[in-house]
This record gives sequence, C-alpha cells and structure tokens, in this order.
Amino acid sequence: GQIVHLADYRPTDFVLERVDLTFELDPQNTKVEARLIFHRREGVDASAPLVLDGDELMLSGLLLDQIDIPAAQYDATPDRLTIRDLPAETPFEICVTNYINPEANTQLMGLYRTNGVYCTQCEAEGFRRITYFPDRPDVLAPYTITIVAAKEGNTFLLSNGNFLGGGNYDEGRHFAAWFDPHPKPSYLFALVAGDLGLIEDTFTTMSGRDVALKIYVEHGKEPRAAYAMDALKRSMKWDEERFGREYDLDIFMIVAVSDFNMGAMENKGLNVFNDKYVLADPETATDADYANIERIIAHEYFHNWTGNRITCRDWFQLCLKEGLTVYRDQEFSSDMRSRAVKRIADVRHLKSEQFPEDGGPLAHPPRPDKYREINNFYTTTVYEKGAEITGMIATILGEDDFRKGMDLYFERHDGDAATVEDFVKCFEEASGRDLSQFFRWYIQAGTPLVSASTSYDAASSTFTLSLEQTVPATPGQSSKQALYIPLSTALILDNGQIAAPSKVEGGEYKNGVLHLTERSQTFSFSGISSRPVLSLNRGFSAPINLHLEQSAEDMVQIARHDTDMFSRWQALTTLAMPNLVKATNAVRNDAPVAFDAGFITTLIEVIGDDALEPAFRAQVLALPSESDIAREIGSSNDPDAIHQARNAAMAAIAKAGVETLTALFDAFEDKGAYSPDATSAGRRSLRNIAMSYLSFAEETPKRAADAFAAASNMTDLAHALSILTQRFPDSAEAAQALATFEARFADNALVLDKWLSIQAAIPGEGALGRIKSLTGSKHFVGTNPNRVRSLIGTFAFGNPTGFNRADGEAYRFLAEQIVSIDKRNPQLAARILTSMRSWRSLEPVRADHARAALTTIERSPALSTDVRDIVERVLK
Ligand code: B3K
Ligand code: ZN
Repeated sequence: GQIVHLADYRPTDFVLERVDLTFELDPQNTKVEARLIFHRREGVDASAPLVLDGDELMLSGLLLDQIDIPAAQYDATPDRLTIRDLPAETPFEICVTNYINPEANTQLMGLYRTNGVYCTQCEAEGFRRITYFPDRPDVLAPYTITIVAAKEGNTFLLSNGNFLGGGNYDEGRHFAAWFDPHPKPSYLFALVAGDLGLIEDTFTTMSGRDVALKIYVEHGKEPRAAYAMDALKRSMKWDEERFGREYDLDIFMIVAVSDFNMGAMENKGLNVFNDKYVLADPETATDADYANIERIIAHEYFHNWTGNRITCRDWFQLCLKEGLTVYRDQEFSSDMRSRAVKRIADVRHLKSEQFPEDGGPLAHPPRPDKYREINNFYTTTVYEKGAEITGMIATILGEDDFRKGMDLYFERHDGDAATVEDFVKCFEEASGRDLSQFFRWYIQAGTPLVSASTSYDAASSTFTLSLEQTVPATPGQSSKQALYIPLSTALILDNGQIAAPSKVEGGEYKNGVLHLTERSQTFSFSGISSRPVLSLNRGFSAPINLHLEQSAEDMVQIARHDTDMFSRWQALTTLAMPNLVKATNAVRNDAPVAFDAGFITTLIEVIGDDALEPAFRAQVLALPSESDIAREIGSSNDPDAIHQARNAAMAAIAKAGVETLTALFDAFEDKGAYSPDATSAGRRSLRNIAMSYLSFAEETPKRAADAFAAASNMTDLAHALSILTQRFPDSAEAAQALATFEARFADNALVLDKWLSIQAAIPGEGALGRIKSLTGSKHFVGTNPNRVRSLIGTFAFGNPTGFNRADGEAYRFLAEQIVSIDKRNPQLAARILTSMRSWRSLEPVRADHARAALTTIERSPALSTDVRDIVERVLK
C-alpha cells in the first residue's frame, strides 16, 4: 500500500501495440498465455527495463520473440515482472505464461467463479491478477482473445469485441475467439464462460447497422431479463438522439452473475452485471428495483462512449468517466420518468450520502491528488458530486453550448486516455467562457456553504441579495479558494409570477442563473414593483448548503406556488427541518414535543392536491431522513432522540392528516395488471407512504397485515412487510408475515435479500440480536456480497438506532465482521466500514465506543490495504 500521487504521473516507457491472450479454463488451474507486442517509446533510454504489474501471480514461462529469456535477464515476483535488455528501436513480442486458480479467488477481482460460471472483474487493478501486464488505463491496445474450455459446463465462451469463430479443440473441449478492434485499457477486458440461459434482440443504429443484443442469465431466469433488454434498447436510442452517440460493435452482451462486488461493469461489448440489477418481474422486484435496472443498464451502456471510447489517463481522473456517466444516466432517467421527481430523489441521495462523506474524515476532492487504494475512491463524491459538477457546467453554459462542448469532447478525444482538464477545455472552447475558477470544484473537497441575506427597498423598487460563500476545511485542505457557483434564482411576486427585473447589478445574471464567483457578492435587482419572495438554488443548481433567513410565510408561499417543483419540495423540507431539530432537543430534554401547525397544514394541503403528480406528493411526505437530521444538528448526536423525534413528527402529521392520508390510501389502490412505469410506480409510492403514516395513527397492525395479504406485486408486499416489522415488531402479524415471505421465496436469493434487509432495518435494542441470529440463517451466505450488504450493510448504514446502541455492542460486532470479511473480500469489507465515517458527530459515550471498535480493527493483524486505508483515515 504505497501512496500514489497525481504529480508523479508519467507515460509508460514502452508502448503496447497488440494483445493476444489464450485462456485454457480450469476451475483451479487456468492457463493464461499472453502475447504482448511492445515498442520502446521515443526518447526513452535504451537501458530502461520493461516493468509489468502482477498481483499474487507466479510466472511459468517467458519468451522474447518466441525464445526463452535467460533467468538473468528478468526478475519475477508475485506483483512485478521486470525484463531488461530489450530492443531499443524495433517492436518485440513478450510471451508470458502463468496459471491461476479462479475457484480460490474470493476477492472477486480478476478471474473468478460464481455459481459455476467463470467471470472477470478488472477495474480498477484486477487484470494484474490474471497476467503480468502494464495494468493502467493509459495503455490502450486491440485485443484478440482465445478461450479454450471443457464443453461440459461451458456452453458459452464470451469476451470483448466481435466474434471471430470457434469450434472443437480436443477431446471434450471447444474454443472461441474474439477480436476487439477498439483499443482499450486492461480494466475493460472481460471473459465469461459457463452454461447460461439467453435472451436475444436486435437494435438498428441510426446509421442503419444491426447490432445483436444478448443478455445471459442463469437458466430459467430468462423471462426476468425482459425489462433489462427493453431498458438497453431505450438507452441505445437515447444516446443517439441526445448525444449523437452510436454503438460501435456488431454485438452487445450483458451477463448477470450472482457474486459481484458492485452494481455492474462496463467492459467493452460485454457488460457484467450483479444479477440484482438485471432480473425483475412483478412478483419479485420492486418499483425501485425496476428503476435501478433501467438506470444501471443505461449507465453501463453510456460508458461505451464516456469511459471506453474516451477513457481516463490515470485513476485520479476517475470522475471524468464516472461523474459524466452518472450525469448522463440521470438525464436519461429524467427523460424516461418525471424530471422533477428524479431530481428530488437524486438530491435526497446526494445529501444523505455525499454530503456526510464530504463533511467527514473521508472527504476528498472529486479529482483527488493522492490515493493509497484506488478501490476506495469509487465514492459518492467521485460519482454523484462528479455528476453535479457536470450539471453545473450545463447550467453555466446553457443547453446549446453544453452540447457543443460534449460534441467537441467526443470528436477531439475519441480513442484517448484523457484528463479532467481536457474535458473542461472543450467547454471553454465551445462557449468562450473561462472555466479556470470553476475547475476548483474538481480539486477542492467539502460542501460549500452559501449564506444569503436580502432586503427590499420599495422606494427604488430594488431587491438586494447579498451572498457569501465559504468552503469548510477538509482533511489535507485547510484553506480554500472561492468557487464559481451557479445559482438558479427567481423572484416570485404576489401574483405568483416570476419577476423580470429591468436591470441586475453586482454580477452576471442570465437565463435565471446568478453567477456567484466572489467570496461575497451583492446583486441588486431593479424594477421589482413589490416585495418578492426569493427562490434560490432552484432545482439544486449547485450542490451546496444554503443558509437563508426566510420567514415561514415565504417558504409556505414557495411550497404552494413556485413553478419549479423541486423548489416546492425543497421549501417543505426546509420548513420541516427546524421542527425536527427542535423536537430532537425536546426529546433529549424530556420536554414536550410540539410541531409548528403551519408546517403540518401546508404539508397536508400539498399531498392532498390532486393536480400534483402522486410521485411528487410521495416525495413531499418522505421527511428528511434520520441521517439528514443528524447532519443538520452536526455534533453530539443521539440517534435514539432523532428517531423518536422523527416518529413523533410522523405521528403528528398522521393525526392531523388522517382523512387525507386515508383518502390517498383508498384512491391509489393498484387495480389491474402491474406495470413498472413511473406513473404507476408513483401511485404505489404515494399509497404506501400514506400507509406508513397511518400506522402511526392506528393501534393495530391490521391495515398493514391486510395489505400484505392483498399485495399483488413485490413493491406492495415488501412495503407492507416493512411496516409490520418496523412499527409492530413484536406482533404475531409481523412474525407471520416474515415466515410467509420466507417460505414463498425460499428459492430466490435476491428476494431473500429483501427479507434480510427488512429485518436488518428494524430499529431499536433488539436489532443486534436479530442480526446475529440471521448471520446463522441458511439464507445468509457470507461469501456472497449481496447477502452481506443486505444484512450487515443495511444494519450499519440503514439502522441508526440499532447500530448506534449506546453500549457500543454493535460497533464491536461490526468490527469483528469487518475483520472477518476482509480476509476473503477486502473491497466489500472496506465499503461497509465507511458506515463509521460520521462517528465523530455522535454524543461522547457512543463516540468513545466507536473509536474503540475502530481501534481494534486498526490493530488487527494482516489487514488489507483497503480496510487499513479506510480505518486510518476515519480515525485520523
Ligand atoms: N466502473 C465500474 C465500477 C468499478 C469499481 C471498481 N472497484 C462500474 C461503473 O461505475 O459503471
Ligand atoms: Zn460508471
């Protein structure tokens, strides 16, 4: 675990021209033969050796231009192969042979086995676990792949690119060959072999080429891949229409596997997916599952241009492909669904995941300048904040110049391993704007705070807005420079119209966007005939914390009348927050808990407004989460008090709104056949959240138990189960429903993940005991990442009271789990450990327990670099 610095970047000494790999697959002893053609880069010293990366490899043969290399000419260790005295000017071929054991590969990086299928994961540095290689993203070459395997158990032999041919090899074995003409880095390599079921379709591209589409899943699960196929075709079409991007091979394949460390992987022409994000039918998948499948299928497909055709020069540039591709998938989902609701959901996610990261010990810039373990930088900052930065470029430039910039990027950098600077430069050139100050978003960590104050002068019809920005200190960055912050802004008049000022002074204001560039800046708007209500950061145009003293009346006005639906939701959230904080304090002081009547009335009025789309109303009903409240309070948090306060708010809303909520529950019953479309999903979400509220107004679990019995799809079934278990955990109905669910889906691991995570989320004292006993359940398979995330991950990330119990027992439990998971799968262990990132904002008793548990991890022998990196940063 050495620290790698961006400043140390330099190109390789040798240029890789071609890659030719032959795999002879065997579960325990796969032979890999790699023929690599290199030439020495111009200007590189003739004595410079060729250094290839490895990871747990053992060299078995080494040839230079088909001749054995004498032992004195090279050094081979498990993680490096160094070859000296190579030709100075002419190209040469290195042939490396080694053997690997896929079955023993529990890290799920490199070539491994999952349910009898061979599968690879190479990003970021997994290829070096397959063969010695210059395993870095700026080394691009065309690949030819030959796969040899027993016919039995390996019907399909798949790799990247176009199929060249195949046939019988020898007794009982067959082979297939693939050629990928598009030069690619090793992290995009993939190989899959096994017996799988298949669904097929075709897509005709905008230039009229037919592309074969294939989705491979476990036998018997083919019907459950239909929605993924549909999402794929819509993604391909959308990328043509929206960005002019056409697919570039004859075939596009997706394989669903059951053991996978993350969501999916964009390998060229052969995406590998966690089966959770491919398989869906109404009986087994929720609306959220469908939306995730659509989004992730799109995301991986969009990588074909943003990531594959244009890749990253080095891993520091990760947000070049990830932030941009998240931006693209968010736009896609917005076009497929409701834009306003999608934006609200994305902002909720950003605030509950990225903001705590950016405000805690793991904060880092979207483009970091050093790392110890790159796998720990696939973060919400790189992904989601990266997407927000892309969105801000679009806001600053406007739609047309943004598209021009994207076109220029695709044209200029196709085939390149590019940098974030290259990307931003395209937008500068397309728009004529200087984005050097804007660039600071990429290299400064921390969520900016913008404080706003306003005044209105009737005599001069002038509205004044004073803004001040600060970026908090983050690890390794104590002082920050002012950012370029685009703030979508409207002044709303009494009649609900948006004011058109006759003049704006103090800075740029164009198309409703204020360009805040100074630390403090005052804008004055002339020609405003009556005192307006300020609607600031509309659509969350910048990922900031906003501090604006605004009267409850003004917020209510926005909540009721703003033309921007996001702003209406935001105003209601802003109204809710002080109520929730005040209630938390009251709970802690044993004082009576009370809520502002205006807030509750407005909320009930909005959710009862049939002119508004149901999904929007459901978002309004979903109060800020417990972790949002904790973040707002900031320090010395007591998760139990927050939980009680939030429940008290729900109870108060339920009491005051029981009629409206009951009417919603009745009106939005799902009749007829299930459809996963956004409108139907929105109706279900409104009904289900109304039912959650009603459970606070009712003494018995009857409503939820009836809903469980009546449910005709997984969305309703899982929701009813979660109300039963969360609200009435000790009831016979809850126990009965859990047993029914378990029995009904006993053979469906993905559905049992819901059964595990619903139980892992049950709040309170009993949680830890429940989790411990579930680790012994036959449905919990400790080697499968989905099972571990569903049980241990949900407990640590999604059960604030159960996990943060005051005696610290759950922290100690997590520490033991982390150390044990780390032994087989470091990436998974490190990811789950990030659940401890906010421990310093807990009240002192819990914080002490958390520190002690973290310290036991830190002192445990033989930690992976992944876990060591996280634990040390979290404790620092
Ligand atoms: N690029 C992959 C993530 C790889 C994670 C490696 N630890 C999936 C994605 O972002 O599309
Ligand atoms: Zn991605």
